[in-house]
Amino acid sequence: MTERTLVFVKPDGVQRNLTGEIIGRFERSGMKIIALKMMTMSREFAEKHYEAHRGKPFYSELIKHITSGPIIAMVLEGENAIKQVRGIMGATSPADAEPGTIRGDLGIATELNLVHGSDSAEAAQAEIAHFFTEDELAE
Ligand code: IDP
Ligand code: MG
Repeated sequence: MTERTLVFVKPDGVQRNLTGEIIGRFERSGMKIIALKMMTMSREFAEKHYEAHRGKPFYSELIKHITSGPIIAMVLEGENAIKQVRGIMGATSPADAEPGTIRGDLGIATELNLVHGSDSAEAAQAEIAHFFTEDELAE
């Protein structure tokens, strides 16, 4: 099934000049970039994105990091894009992420794990609408 998913390179990835490396891995998998932009999340925008994590011990650090500098947000489209992206990213904690995944090869810590990808079809739909307007998505 062709799907769309929301991906972003987190501030640690942009700051470490890993944007091209990260996007390249997704492109080489065959998925298409149908939207792309650099932006800095406001606190309000980040709190909405990470709503599900509100109240968790790492929440305030997460919001602080994610708003600390620019991110590169994109919409990827392809066969099973949601699961494919999650596989290419690797597990949340770089210590658990397999070699060959972005987080396994390049991640430093759970707080500095370089990349976000939607975790379900419902999340993907909501996150794409949160980050992009309909006319920012390529045909
Ligand atoms: P995911 O990014 O792999 O989907 P989530 O569980 O949705 O992981 O968590 C969102 C983000 O919150 C993670 O990418 C990571 O940056 C941060 N995070 C999650 N769990 C922890 C933790 O136990 N300690 C510190 N940060 C965490
Ligand atoms: Mg998640």
